[in-house]
Amino acid sequence: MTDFNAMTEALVACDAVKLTDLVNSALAADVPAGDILNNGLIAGMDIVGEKMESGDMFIPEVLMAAQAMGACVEILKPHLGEDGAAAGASVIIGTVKGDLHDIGKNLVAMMMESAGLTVHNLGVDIAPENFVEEIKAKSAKVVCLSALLTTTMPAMKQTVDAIVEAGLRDEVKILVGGAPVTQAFADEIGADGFAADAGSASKLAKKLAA
Ligand code: B1M
Repeated sequence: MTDFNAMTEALVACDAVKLTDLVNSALAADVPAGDILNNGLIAGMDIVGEKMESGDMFIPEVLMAAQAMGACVEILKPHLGEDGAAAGASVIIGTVKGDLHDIGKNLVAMMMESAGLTVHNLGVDIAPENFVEEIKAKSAKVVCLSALLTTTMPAMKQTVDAIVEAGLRDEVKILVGGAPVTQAFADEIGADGFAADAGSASKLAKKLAA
């Protein structure tokens, strides 16, 4: 049986070597990549989050854990996608202004790419005006906003407002997500959709782009 606990423990211990070994062994044993991601890595990150909140882990350690997780996501990448489709609609994704969290956003981008969408990943701390410029530059059909902090959720609303002010609201669908974001919040700020995880974000983006 796969020892997901060993993965969560290695992640919390920031032991990237052990963690990548465990992930590679699980893949070699035909454990589904989605199970490794959800039961090993994301479960481990939840514990890291709790320890961060309680002061038992500090930012440098959290960053090391995030890097270890990022390395494992790269290993899982070829095994996670849906069946590829032909290069599709142009999608822009970024973490909103003031927010530096990118692991979940990158997972969303990866799932969208493997679903056949043409994804332009802008990175983190993206200002509303930069989203607007990129929508124009890339003729985007969908713009995806990620936020992990309650304090940066207002930047999602500012981005929606900037898109409206730029006269682009009818050109582009807006999808929002990230741990503190809800469907109610998406409705409140005038987004077209909310997704709770990378898989459903990818499906919804394809639907919105159609
Ligand atoms: Co930060 N952090 N962090 N952090 N961090 C959280 C988010 C927090 C919940 C931890 C905690 O206190 N329990 C807390 C936020 C509290 C709140 O606002 N409610 C917090 C805090 C407070 C902070 C700082 C303020 C700490 C400080 O400095 N005092 C600071 C802020 C920095 C900033 O952004 N300005 C900070 C910094 C950091 C690090 C830089 C050290 C690091 C980020 C490194 C990186 O991303 N490269 C970090 C980390 C790693 C975390 C936790 C531990 C893990 C986040 C993560 O990667 N999860 C996190 C606690 C937690 O989440 N349990 C925490 C795994 C990832 C796969 O999940 O990102 O949720 P997630 O993505 C999911 C879904 O949300 C969804 O799909 C993904 C996968 O299915 N999703 C979307 C995401 N984006 C989407 C977009 C979509 C649709 C779905 O459509 C567009």
